[in-house]
Amino acid sequence: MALRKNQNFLSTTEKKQFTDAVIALKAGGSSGNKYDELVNIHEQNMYAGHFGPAFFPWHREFLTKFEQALQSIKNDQSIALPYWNWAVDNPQTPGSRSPFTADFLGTNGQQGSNWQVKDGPFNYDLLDGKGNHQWPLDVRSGTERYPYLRRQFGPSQDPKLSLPTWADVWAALQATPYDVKPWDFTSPSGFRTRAEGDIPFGMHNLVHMWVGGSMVPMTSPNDPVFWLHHCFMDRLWTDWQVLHQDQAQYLPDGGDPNDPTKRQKLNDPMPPWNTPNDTVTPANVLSTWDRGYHYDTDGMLLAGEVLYPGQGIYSASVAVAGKPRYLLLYETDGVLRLYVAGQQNAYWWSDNTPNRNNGKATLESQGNLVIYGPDNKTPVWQSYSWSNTGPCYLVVRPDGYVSILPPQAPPIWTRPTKKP
Ligand code: CU1
Ligand code: CU1
Repeated sequence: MALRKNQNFLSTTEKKQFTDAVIALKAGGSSGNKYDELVNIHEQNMYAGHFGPAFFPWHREFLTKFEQALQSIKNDQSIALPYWNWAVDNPQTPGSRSPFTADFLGTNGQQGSNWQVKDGPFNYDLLDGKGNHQWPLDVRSGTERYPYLRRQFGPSQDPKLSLPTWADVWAALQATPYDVKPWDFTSPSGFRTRAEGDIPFGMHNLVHMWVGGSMVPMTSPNDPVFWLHHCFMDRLWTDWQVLHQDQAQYLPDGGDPNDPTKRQKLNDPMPPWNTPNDTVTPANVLSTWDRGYHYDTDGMLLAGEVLYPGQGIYSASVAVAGKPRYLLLYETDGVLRLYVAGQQNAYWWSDNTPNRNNGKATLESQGNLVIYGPDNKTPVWQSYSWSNTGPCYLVVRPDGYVSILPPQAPPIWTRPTKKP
């Protein structure tokens, strides 16, 4: 089971493991250049995977195929896609941890060099052992003249262009139902529209535009940040599914005879996965667990992991009908609270310190859960729980309790102390 993590707490080794696998896929093994095959699939199936309800399931399958290809080229089942929460880790926010660093995906393109990305492992100028370019853009749409990766971040295109905010994310997560007629880019409401993002809601589309350069045309997987962006979109879909278990998890379901839509219904294969050997419908991909992966925010916080304001953890495992899931949320007011997911008007437990400025919450190796103030250095609250047999982890349990545990040992801290 692959664990997809927030890129903001990947170690240098994990970052390199991921970019090395991406480069290996592009260099191609005995089965050829799988990376460019995927770029082609994305460009050629523009209408199957975009501007309609299949946006989420189509990209879920697309990302899974990519993740499996990375695992197989490196023969390492632990390789998982990281996600980029652009609302929190906006490169323009001081102190944020964006993936655009020289030791990960490379930085912004250079203005004097036609916005070519000149650092990081995807810099065109790098040559492999045989003297070939390490990251050439060989699959290009008609309008792209350049064989090198380009980025032109929002403000250098237009001072007013900015990434979606966490408020935009929550607004999309609260939207219901999943999608509405006519199931296309003119759909006036619903989660899919708000997330995929036609202006003025632009979430997903806006991020492509904001990164600019190679992320704009339909060959956008040429920029590896594509996968981190879509991985976050996929995580948001799982979050929406948890928050709205009373809703149809995908629409249209084909149950309405007055709706002659041509868009994929729940049980329609999504091209190009509509062949006898590989048939994938939206119904096949509704659960990430069935597809072989889950998210770090899905069940537990490991020692060393950090929650930044707005990040939370859901209780573990697949949703069970009629059973609520729980959400431990480090909120933007700097307070940690436990909710029944989807019912955030009343909390079940809180660290009980109102009107605090936010910083970060982290689980330290020996099991102390610590909330830091705005300087990210001064503790403002602690669980005061320790074990010398770490590294510990924190679980949001399916019965609604939050526990901190050392490996193979009973909990050293549990809240709430009694059921309300
Ligand atoms: Cu796409
Ligand atoms: Cu996209």
